[in-house]
Amino acid sequence: MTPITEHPVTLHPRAAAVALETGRWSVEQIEALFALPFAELLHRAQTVHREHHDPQEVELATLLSVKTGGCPEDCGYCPQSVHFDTGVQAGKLMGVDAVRAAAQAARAAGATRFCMGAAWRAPKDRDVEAVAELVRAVKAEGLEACATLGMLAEGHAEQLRDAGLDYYNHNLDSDPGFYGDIISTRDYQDRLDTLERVRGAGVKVCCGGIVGMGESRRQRAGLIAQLANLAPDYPESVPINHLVKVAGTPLADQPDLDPFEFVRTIAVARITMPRARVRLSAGRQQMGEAVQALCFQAGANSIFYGDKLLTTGNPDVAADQALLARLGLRARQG
Ligand code: SAM
Ligand code: DTB
Ligand code: SF4
Repeated sequence: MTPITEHPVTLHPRAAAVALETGRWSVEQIEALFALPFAELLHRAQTVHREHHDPQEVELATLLSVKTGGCPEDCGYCPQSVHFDTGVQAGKLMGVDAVRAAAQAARAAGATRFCMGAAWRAPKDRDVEAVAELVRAVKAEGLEACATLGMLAEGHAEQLRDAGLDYYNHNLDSDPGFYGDIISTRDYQDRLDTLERVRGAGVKVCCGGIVGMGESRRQRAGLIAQLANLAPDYPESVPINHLVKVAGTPLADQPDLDPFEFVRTIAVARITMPRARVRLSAGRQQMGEAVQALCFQAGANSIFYGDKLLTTGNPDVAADQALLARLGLRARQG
């Protein structure tokens, strides 16, 4: 592997792609990308994007909270933690018929991917069996299936793979040095261990993070470095979430992030992970359409599609269809 010091810090777009293929990214190199003039950064990101993707195509992924609230973890951003009073009602795992109906509706609205989220620290064996049944139902509707269930134990990823799961979502969420400021009930290595299990089972990795939690730019670069340097390869799918500030959570009053800094994060993710699907994830409702358009220009090629994320709002389907049409973008066909 080429040592990272051999890559120039100000990278030409093609050199940036080569850096990824031959070596790894240092936090300093990623910070240097963040520091580029905005138009230069977007130009580089768009150039990389066009080398690897159809620039008009956007993947539509619908989310469903199959088990809501009551989570024992204390992630400072999350409305589903038992530690915070957010008004989210805890529920049981949804049944297969209700999930099938939601998958059918998502398919009919044009989604090609269906992601099921559960507010667990780690599912029990019987939970994984039940989710495997949900995965089979989603696959039967002709959708790609994704699940995010917390930390997986030995054998769980294989069980989900055998049910047809395409992707497992498990976010690193922040720079390792910032993680302890946000979550105390698990550590970074726990996340990396689950990601390794997912990879080991041959399930595709969906892994990203949250921007706007009070981290520094260097820490945003640190998160991207963790993702881009993930062994043996960067994630196939990278959700970049903008913090949704939820009343009752410790991050409810977090000052707003400069929207251009969010767009920069998308661009830097695109440059450092050229083949990945980069998802413009949570926070679109608060962001406005012009910023979303810049995110597509920066190389985002996937969105969460449907009126709700897990517990918070998302632009409605009609608004998203209109936005894609106004921008001349089209939904990826399954
Ligand atoms: N419990 C599982 C876990 O933590 O991996 C799965 C569900 S959890 C809600 C999935 C992801 O949602 C988190 O990793 C985080 O990136 C994102 N998330 C949760 N609350 C958020 C918020 N308020 N704003 C933005 N993203 C959020
Ligand atoms: C991801 O990275 N973002 C999604 C999905 N993966 C599971 C979740 C966003 C949640 C936003 C807060 C909520 O709606 O509860
Ligand atoms: Fe639980 Fe996941 Fe929310 Fe953390 S992000 S509190 S693990 S549901």
